[in-house]
Amino acid sequence: MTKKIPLYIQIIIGLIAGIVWAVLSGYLGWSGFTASWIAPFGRIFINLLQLIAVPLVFFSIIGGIIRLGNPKNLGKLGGKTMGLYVLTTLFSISLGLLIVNVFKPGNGFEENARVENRINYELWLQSEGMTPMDGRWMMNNPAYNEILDEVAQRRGYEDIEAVRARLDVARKAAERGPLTFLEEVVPSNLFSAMGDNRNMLQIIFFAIFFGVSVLFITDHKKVIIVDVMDAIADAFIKMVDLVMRGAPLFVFALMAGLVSDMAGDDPARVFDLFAGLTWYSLSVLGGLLIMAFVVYPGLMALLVKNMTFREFLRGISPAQMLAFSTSSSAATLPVTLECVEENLKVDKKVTSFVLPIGATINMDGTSLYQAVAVVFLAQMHLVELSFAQQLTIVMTTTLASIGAAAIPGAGIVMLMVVLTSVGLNPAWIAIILPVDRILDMVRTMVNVTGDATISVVVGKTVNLNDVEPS
Ligand code: DAS
Repeated sequence: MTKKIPLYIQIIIGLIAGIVWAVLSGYLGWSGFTASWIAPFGRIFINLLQLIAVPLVFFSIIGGIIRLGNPKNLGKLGGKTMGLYVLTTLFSISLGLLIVNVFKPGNGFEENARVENRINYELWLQSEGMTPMDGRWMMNNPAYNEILDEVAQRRGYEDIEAVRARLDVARKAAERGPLTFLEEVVPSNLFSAMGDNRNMLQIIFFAIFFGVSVLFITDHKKVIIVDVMDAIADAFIKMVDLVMRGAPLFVFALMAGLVSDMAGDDPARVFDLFAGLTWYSLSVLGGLLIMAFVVYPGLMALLVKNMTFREFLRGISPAQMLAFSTSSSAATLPVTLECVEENLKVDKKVTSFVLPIGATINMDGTSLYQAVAVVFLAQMHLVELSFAQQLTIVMTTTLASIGAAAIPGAGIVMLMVVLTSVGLNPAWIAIILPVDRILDMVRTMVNVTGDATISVVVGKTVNLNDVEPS
């Protein structure tokens, strides 16, 4: 029996074949064929994974919590997980700010272009006449809507209404103060919450609430519920297995559709996208690579004794390749769960709690990218951000990365919130839009790697065996 090719190699083959096909079909004028007959299979793949993600998260969290045995364990697990998530997010933002303030990629533009940018910025401020902190601006401004439509045209996003609705949440948050975020987390109707992948946090809230409630049931019925939840969660993991059998072809279709969409009939156009944004892209990529190959290995070496980073990388590489191909942590979540449970042998009690929450609120790659992007855009407009403004960036980027949905392009849309928070023009996202989808692939891969790292650290250091009999 020929040795099975490892899944991540299969995905890489599909990835490269898709890019080669897109370039060839561009030169041969087949990009129309690619768009009509190949790209749909890429979208079907994403749909299949998202179809599985919601129920899988729902049943695995409930099963995971009930299996914890008693609420004290949940407190330990939750406390350590949230602490590590906030810590790595703050670290990645600080790293982003350090890189962009040291290398100053926005100063690379020629002087009078930057002066002209600054004049436009001053004119914009006067025309707005609004205090920059006012989040209402972006929803009533014609520039905002036409930019958002342009963004939709790039088709970097699944559906623009979802993006607009998300920003609506951010606008409301700007209007109604910080606790709005909490209000958004508590659903009023489970089935309407489950009806939309964007509400992953609401689904997680219900699952935790339900699981904890079952924890307090003292009689034997609890065991029945655990077994049922486990069986259903296992069934969904099996569905992931089946879908991933077709991963190479699906990823081929996904990349062929994406690259031919970006390049059209002129593949060289993909390289033009980077013109003028090279130093910015390199700053983001540099920071992301440091996170992936220095920070996470360092955290592992510090806190996890019986696993080398090489073993860790080999274990989660299918999830990383999938995150890179799909630019969606949510779509990758089913595979991340499988990789961390099966390959890295982390207890299901931990992964079923830590990973779904991580995929939704822990986006280290996105937060580093947002920190670099804001300061880069200020620099190219000759705007010096004060230290206080950079601290504001830390706070709003943390919230923006938590609020960003785990779908392609969520990071740049939430970037508008961060830009507004320091008085910059949110419409500037159009400047960095051309390279965003490619950076999104890398930052999503870092987001998933960060979630997996934390779940291994928590799994190997939280001693759940001392589960007191309930
Ligand atoms: N694509 C998002 C994710 O799925 C991250 C981002 O847009 O920044 O993690």
